[in-house]
Amino acid sequence: MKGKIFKLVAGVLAGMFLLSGCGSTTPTTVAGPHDVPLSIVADFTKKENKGGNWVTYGDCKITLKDGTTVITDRAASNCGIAVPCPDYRGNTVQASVKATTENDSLTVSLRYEIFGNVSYVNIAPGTPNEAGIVEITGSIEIPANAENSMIYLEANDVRDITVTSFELSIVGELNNLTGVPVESLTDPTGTASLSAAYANYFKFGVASPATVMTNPNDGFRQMILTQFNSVTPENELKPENVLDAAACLKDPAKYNESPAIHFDAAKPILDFCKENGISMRGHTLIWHSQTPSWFFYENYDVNGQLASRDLMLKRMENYIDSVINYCETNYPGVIYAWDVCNECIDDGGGIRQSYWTQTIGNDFVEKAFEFARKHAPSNVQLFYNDYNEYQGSKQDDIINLLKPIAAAGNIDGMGMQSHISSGLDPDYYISAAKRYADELGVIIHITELDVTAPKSQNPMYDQGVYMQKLFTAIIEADKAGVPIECVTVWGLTDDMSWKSSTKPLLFYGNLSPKPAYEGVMCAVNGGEVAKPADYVEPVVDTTPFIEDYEDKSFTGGPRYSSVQKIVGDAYEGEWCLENSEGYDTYDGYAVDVSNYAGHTIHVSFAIKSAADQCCLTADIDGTWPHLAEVPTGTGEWVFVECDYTVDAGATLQIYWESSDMSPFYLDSLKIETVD
Ligand code: 9MR
Repeated sequence: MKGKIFKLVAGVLAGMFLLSGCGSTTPTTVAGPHDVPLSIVADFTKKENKGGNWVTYGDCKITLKDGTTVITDRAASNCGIAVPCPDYRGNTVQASVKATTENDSLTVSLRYEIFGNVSYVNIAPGTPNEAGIVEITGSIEIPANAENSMIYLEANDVRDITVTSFELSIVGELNNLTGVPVESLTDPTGTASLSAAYANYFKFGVASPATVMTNPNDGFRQMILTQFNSVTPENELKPENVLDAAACLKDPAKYNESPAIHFDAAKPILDFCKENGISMRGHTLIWHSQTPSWFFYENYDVNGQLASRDLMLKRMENYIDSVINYCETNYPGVIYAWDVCNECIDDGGGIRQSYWTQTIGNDFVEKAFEFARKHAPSNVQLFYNDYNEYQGSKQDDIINLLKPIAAAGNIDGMGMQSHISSGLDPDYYISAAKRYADELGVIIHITELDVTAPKSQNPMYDQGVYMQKLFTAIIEADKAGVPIECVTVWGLTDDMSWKSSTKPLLFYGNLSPKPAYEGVMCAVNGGEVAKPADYVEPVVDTTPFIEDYEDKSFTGGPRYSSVQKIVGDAYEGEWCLENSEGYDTYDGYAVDVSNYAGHTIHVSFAIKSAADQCCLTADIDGTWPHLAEVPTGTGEWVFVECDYTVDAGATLQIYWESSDMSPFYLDSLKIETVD
């Protein structure tokens, strides 16, 4: 996501507005299956709860006007409207929203309650055009045990939004779960401990929302106590939750240089860690995202001027000082590491532009570390944290950014977020860890590990096998002296993950261990991941792969951090696929063709781009041969055909990429065997 001021928005505030009654322990059963509509269309001629299929989400003002809804006075960037879809649990749902706004970006997101916890999942982002109009379409699988699910619209800032249409529809055949109770939780205390198994190597941590601490279901707390010896609050220590908006906005003169802070959101999780002797990673002091825009303005007034460098340096130092010191005073020794700065490299390379760069300048990272070092006790480790950190060019950018900070002695560790997929070569990943440690002289924490399950015939088993490979590589690196001191998984269960559809974690929603957990355990204890009872011998499916995007869906996916959208102006028909954003030119659109292993495939497609050249490339065992090099650059569609022989037994993706960061468009894609 390029050039955005605040990337994504915390759900915690929304939780505060919406969740006062949440936390049901007893499964909700609906009286008998009832008809579930295949689509839900918000009707903005009708008032909330009066048959219009929409509700107010959070603290904001809604005015209905000419069949649209105008959202003003938005207290936080996630405030707006939502379309409830409680009966859609266990289904894949497509959401399509059209809106007008002056915010830099809007995101369609899903919120649901699950066994007394609350999860927020981003479905699809959208950037308004010059007229401020944005159309967003994306789909999401809602976990079968989700309750009170709703899809809502959030923004990167608190400016007004006018929503013209908001529509949900079921993708594929409806799975009608009304009347079907949610599953029961399993007892997590009998599952062997990850942190005990890894005690000789590194801490084993988990990210948790504070709802786990107040949840009437004790299972989640028991799971933390059994499995983990480091906890990261998932959202509760982010500036959006720590800055005391009410106090600062009420008396801006008093708090002008030293912002008021509070720990209402974080206290339950800090208390839990203190009481149970669990170490905490503090996440995160300085970030472009989940930091309210008023924080950057003179007198905290978004209608006024941005604060000067001097004022923001004072606010930054006082914020860092008071947050660290509150935690040290009230929870001595609990927080052993702070992410001082998070995600400061732009997806397109170089330092990310944000309110921080606009007010302080590009040296805000250096300043933040200087202040953190000045105010943190010497035994608290100071980290920089980022995603896609294993990619070559991002490594260069991060190292360039951190070199002077390391030279000044103000940083102790590199946080490798590690939101990865099972296509990532563990050796390539480890080489990044080694490079950070060697070139910066810092320790390594893997801070947010989750691994998208492959789209294979045995996704859970295959993910388990990958986890064993990955952790074997991590252990080997640790033994060889790469200073990996903590590995944190980003969430307790698949259903609670910010990427729940990709099933990226170690435990199922009911707390039972997945093959992914088994893979992690086999890496340290030996043995092999057991094939599950429902294991299917992979059969080679050589039916042609066809995507024309006319039903607005696609089955391939992003390579690294690219974003795909269905847009108009197609080669054939009405719709085509747009690949944009991403961090590097090779962040393209990828399709798994492992099922054609041992065959020659014929690939045909239409492509257009403003980039000089687009390529179709194979990703095979660390090599990337071009299957087609297509001169583009005129912005006209080019139709391409090529053949490629896939080695027998290969795990192979092919992907489309462009020679520069311009978006490219694909249509009329067909892959078929020709032998
Ligand atoms: O997991 C967090 C999710 O609940 C929030 O909605 C989201 C908002 O940005 O932040 C998630 O955590 C992020 C972390 O703080 C930084 N790295 C990326 C994580 C996933 O988005």
